[in-house]
Amino acid sequence: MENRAVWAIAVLVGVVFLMMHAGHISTLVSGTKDPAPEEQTPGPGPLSSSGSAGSPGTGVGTVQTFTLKSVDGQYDPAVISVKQGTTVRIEGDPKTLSGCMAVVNIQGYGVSKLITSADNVIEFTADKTGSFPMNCDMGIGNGRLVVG
Ligand SMILES: [Cu+2]
Repeated sequence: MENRAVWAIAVLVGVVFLMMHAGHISTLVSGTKDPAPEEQTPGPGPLSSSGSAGSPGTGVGTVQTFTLKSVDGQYDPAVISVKQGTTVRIEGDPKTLSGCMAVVNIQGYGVSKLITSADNVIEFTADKTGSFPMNCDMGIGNGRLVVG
């Protein structure tokens, strides 16, 4: 009855996979969502008036903190938008960032971080301009870091 064993393993792997990526399933099933909410970026954020940064238009000397959650298998906020030079501090929410969503990757910035309740902070300087994908270890999550 080797076939049975093979099937049992296949089903087990499938179930584990679904559990790990449960947050993504609804997204995968419903297909591409209307990305309309992306329009509503929360503005340029509170610029520190005391920061006597060099030239205007940069975020040098500014620290911006974001709380990153997972909502329906997508990163929230979906877009983290900062000015070049800003120190970006991302505090991951370990309650919602579970499974593969707990690993936050920001391509182009070399960020690959496992969020745990003991260690949930990602901090770096946004020194490169552009739009950088932010996604989970499965390549989903559809987040984005925008540095301008
Ligand atoms: Cu994932």
